Amino acid sequence: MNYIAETGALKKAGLSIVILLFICCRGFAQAQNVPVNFRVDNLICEYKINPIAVDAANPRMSWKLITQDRNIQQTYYEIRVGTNAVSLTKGKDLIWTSGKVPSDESAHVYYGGPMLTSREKCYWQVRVWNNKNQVTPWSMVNFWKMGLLKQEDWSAKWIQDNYQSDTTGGPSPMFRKTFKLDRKIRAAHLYITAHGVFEAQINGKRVGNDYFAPGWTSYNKRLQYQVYDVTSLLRKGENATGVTIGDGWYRGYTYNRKKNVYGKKLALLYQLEIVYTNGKRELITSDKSWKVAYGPIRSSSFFDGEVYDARKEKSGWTEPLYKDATWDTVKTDESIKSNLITTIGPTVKKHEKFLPLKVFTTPAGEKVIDFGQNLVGWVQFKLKAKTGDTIRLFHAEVLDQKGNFYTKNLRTAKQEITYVFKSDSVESYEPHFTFQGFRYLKVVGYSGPLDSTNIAAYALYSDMAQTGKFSTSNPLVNQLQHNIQWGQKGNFIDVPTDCPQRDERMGWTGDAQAFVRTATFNMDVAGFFTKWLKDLSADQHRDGAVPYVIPNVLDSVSSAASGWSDVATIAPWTIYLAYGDKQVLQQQYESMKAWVGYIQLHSRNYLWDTGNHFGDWLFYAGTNYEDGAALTDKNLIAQAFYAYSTQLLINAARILKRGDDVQKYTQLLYNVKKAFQSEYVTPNGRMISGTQTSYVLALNFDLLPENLRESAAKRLVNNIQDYDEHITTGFLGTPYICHVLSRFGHTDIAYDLLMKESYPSWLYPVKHGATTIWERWDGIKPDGSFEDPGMNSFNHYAYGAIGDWMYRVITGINTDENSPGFHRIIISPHPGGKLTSAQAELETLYGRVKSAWSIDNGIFTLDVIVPPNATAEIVLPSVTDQITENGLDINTEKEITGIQKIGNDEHLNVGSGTYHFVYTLKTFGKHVN
Ligand code: RAM
Repeated sequence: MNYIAETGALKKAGLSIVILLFICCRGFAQAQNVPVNFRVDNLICEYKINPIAVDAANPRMSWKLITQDRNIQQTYYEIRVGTNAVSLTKGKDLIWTSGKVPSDESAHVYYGGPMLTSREKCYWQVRVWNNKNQVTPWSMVNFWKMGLLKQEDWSAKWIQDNYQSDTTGGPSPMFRKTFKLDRKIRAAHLYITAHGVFEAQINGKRVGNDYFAPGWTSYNKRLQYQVYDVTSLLRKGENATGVTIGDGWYRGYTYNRKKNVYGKKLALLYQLEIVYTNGKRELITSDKSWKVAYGPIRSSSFFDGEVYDARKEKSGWTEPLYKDATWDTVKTDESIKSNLITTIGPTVKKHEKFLPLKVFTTPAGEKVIDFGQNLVGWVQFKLKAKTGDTIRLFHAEVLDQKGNFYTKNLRTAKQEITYVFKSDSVESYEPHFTFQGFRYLKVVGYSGPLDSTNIAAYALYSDMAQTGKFSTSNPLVNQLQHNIQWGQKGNFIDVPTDCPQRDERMGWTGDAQAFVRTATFNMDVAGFFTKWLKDLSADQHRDGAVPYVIPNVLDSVSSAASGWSDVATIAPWTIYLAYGDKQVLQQQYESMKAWVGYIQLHSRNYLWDTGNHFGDWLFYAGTNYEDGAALTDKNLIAQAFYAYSTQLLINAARILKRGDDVQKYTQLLYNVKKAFQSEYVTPNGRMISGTQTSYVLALNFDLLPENLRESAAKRLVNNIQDYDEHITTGFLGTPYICHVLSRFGHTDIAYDLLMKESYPSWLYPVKHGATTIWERWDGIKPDGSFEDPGMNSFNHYAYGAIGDWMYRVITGINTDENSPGFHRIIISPHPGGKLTSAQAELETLYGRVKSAWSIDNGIFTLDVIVPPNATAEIVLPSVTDQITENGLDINTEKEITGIQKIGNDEHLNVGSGTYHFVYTLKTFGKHVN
């Protein structure tokens, strides 16, 4: 059927939508010989499906090839972009077409057409050819829409209430406006942001499902706006809209109870753009015509919670008929708009729901609910009391030794919800501008029953797709993986934070660099880090010093700590590896360079031995072993990271083809390493700090002469054995220790560390019932008492950095650094630790990668999936005899090439497809069954 011809006759918008949906869902079969099982899908633009506010001049498009066939490579692609979905499929009204481009790129392909303008909507589709001479049909039609690219696009004015005073911690203003739309609406988009965090409604309905919008950025330099398609919320005739604003990060409390970091006054910027069916446009903007009042949110704060008096609700306040005669006028404000930017990363959304696992009374007589998971979010309830009754909810991560509710580790953060009932009937409530880190809830002032019908907890976090899965035959390791993922969920609330519960909640750079590689395995964090790194550049000081926290809410001297500020080089490089995203390197290049420049400036003879550093933060410093023996010299660490950052800068310069810089920094690196060796290493390779971290950093960053590396690795092993196979590293050594051991042939020792159940180890908290990663190895000590409440978070992802080794070494899923983003994959599993099976999956930009192995009676089985348009090198470990793939001798399969035995391992190359390998394993070491 030629449905294009038919659509030409269809004039009605509704029908066009139906047709478009049909095209989108089905793909569009062209009149040519195309195999049904080869197609293109998952079209994204700037990492998003159909984004409606893109501000990149040349947006990047990515797609996935879908086929069951093996060894499929893209050989050509063709993209076309048009102004109309229907005519696009006829090849008409095109803005740009790429032509047939010989290329295997299916990720981050730049739009190359004429300059796009604000609000422009571009429909696009793609088709590809493969190495088997097949061509796909044209893909589904997707689109992107440009944001407001120029300051002049904003007609809206900033509005505020009329009170001048600083009212941090006070009630939330509610802004309201009614308006009449006299025609039928074709489309309506709301462009909105705030000084503070906002929730908007139109005609009684919530706009979008974002929380804490506009998110946290370095507001004075970069303030995100959100865009919502609100067509379905509006109607011909009378309409009303309203927006409530909370303190949020803008003026709410931050470290040391500092407030008003970005300004004192909450404000709203609101621009509703309507297009009628006749093409006429209408604008509803924030201006003097709005009204303002205070309502039920008496105070809201990330640290302290929310006070909500339901008696002060203004029922129907975002409906046109609501009477607002007593409401106040607003004043406009000339705050800048030049800092407005579109939202790049994922916004915060509501995710998992938890029902009470147990409702009980503690020995101290407190009424407590256990939700079974340390999570970040809030509690929602539907309860009945009497008018004026007050219920108070307190949140805690743990119970103390006696089983009582424990909040000392929250420091001054109250994490308290106070709700005043308005009636004698059932009332529903959830908070607005606050979040809590908790597993336990203490309920005060409510004597009725509490159970899964009337109370639940919700996790809120940045809406990152879960891309990775990892599990093994060991339930403790699986719980560790669970804890790592929940550490990530709880601490990725628009920015990567260190702790989501106490009075801190800041984007500590050291933690972020330690965890970023693991983060890329669990979830899609490309947009999340791209956005945060822009704030890093924005807040980086002129001399290149990178603040301890991003966005920077500390003073200007709280910057330039080794292993913290190095996030400036480590995070962009990691995002490049995980997603093959060169643009992030381009975007961050000057910042990377500036950071290395800062160190250069503060070094003498290539030695950086000045400044304040956190060192190997929270390393094992217990008394059971030798006191302080695990303390690593801070300047040694600084020098090691100096070298590493320089190395990553060289890598980036190479990718970006900056030959002069490659040369210049290679020379610098040579000198930095020499200085490291002469200052911190004896001629025989003994390091001045004989600690795990010291050897780990020296080996991981290639700081020792080649001839001293094996023996240094041996010293590391000896050190670990001296500690009875316990880990003693802090935030800086932990991410690399197992990698270093594996690299130097000591995977068995790495497994010893992983499997250790006594303190200090990764499984020690697991054995103590942890559901997240702890800030300290001994947040709860072996005797059941707590670490210093001044710094004892039970939801802190830094030590979760082991996740990267679990994916990359246990199941062995890695990207070839020369073909990043898993375009070329390395699958190199390492059985050990008495595991009988391990499996991981990772959704990459090319599709799903899988590596799953099991050992049964000495027979090793490995299942691999390589997505289309990717290739893989597979390394089969410890091979003794013939290997079969799907029952066939691998040597007889023409799709398997380059078979080569290196040591005990068999290396082979494959294209895309599903593979099932079986062979007898050579027994090696104590760790393999
Ligand atoms: C504390 C936290 C944080 C760390 C800093 C140095 O605030 O442990 O994670 O980065 O100290």
